[in-house]
Amino acid sequence: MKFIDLRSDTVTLPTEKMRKAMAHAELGDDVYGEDPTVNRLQAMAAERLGMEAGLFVPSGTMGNLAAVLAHCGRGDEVIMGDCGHTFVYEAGGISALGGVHPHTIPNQPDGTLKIEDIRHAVRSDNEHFPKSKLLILENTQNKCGGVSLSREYMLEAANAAHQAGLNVHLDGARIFNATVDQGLPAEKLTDMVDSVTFCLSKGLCAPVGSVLCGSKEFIKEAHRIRKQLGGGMRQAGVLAAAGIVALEEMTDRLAEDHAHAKALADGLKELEGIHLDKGSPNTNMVYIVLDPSLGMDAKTLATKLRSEGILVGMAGPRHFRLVCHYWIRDENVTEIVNAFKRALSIA
Ligand code: TLP
Repeated sequence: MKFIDLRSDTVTLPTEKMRKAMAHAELGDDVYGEDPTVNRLQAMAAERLGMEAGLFVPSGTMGNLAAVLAHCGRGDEVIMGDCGHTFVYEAGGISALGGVHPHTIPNQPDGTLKIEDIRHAVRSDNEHFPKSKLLILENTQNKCGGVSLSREYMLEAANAAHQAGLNVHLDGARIFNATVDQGLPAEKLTDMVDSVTFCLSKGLCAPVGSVLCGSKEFIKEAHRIRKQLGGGMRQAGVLAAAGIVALEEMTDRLAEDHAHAKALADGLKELEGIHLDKGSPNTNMVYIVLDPSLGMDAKTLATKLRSEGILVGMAGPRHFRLVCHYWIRDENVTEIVNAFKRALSIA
């Protein structure tokens, strides 16, 4: 059976053009800095984000981890949202591998962190406390519904951190969804932070990889840390070639995924027993919650949908996350809504 896969935009397969670019990529040993395709991708990424330098890494998780390790030493503290990907979904890597202490403050429903909470979270100079070194922001904010944060907010939050002597890292896994949503060039959502990770392998469809960007000095340190983490990838140009196509061709089309998410949310909200959750739709994500009156939990409905050829991501006992991406086409939206109707026996 051919599935319509809404579990994540991480499931995207490379486009035909990416496969061709990968087959013909010019290669070298990237640990020696000699892979021309990797070097080109890194330079393109840095320029696009208004940063001095970039570093190709195997995943968003490694990009965030390398950034935290470059900004912080053992026993230092990172302030971040309690819904932040680095706190929730990165296997505690910053603590396990870096001895870095996470200090969470609540993400607001709109994905932001309150500026006063950021200010209060910063520790005073006292031997009892860890040293606050870094603030992590996330744009778009995945667990808060895929919501994008505005330039104004990013400036305010980064200012609060900088005034307190902290650096700012942006988990911009889906930064291009944010820039499309905010109608801004990417650098307008990154010029206030010290480092940023973005993913090529989500809505942009490349098979593997993320880029960590920052100052030349920062990236030099991150390069050493990437090696330490086992992320030196040798002839990685074969992957970076797809990343170049992703940056050249796939960023602006994300608007289509956002339109599909809107159409999907419009269709689903009409079904009895289904409610939109987390302010959905936001960018390419639709979160929904099942009304208890349906007497059906998310697992049961997910199994029924699977037999209809639809894969959904569970986000709680009665909650789903549905993510639109390149491989979800116009006609799929009605097919998905109809499959929900049949699975809920309201067709
Ligand atoms: N997110 C995945 C899961 O890990 C939850 C998804 O399906 O959304 N930052 C953000 C904001 C992310 O959403 C993700 C992946 C990452 C970092 C990590 O990227 P990878 O999977 O490349 O390590």
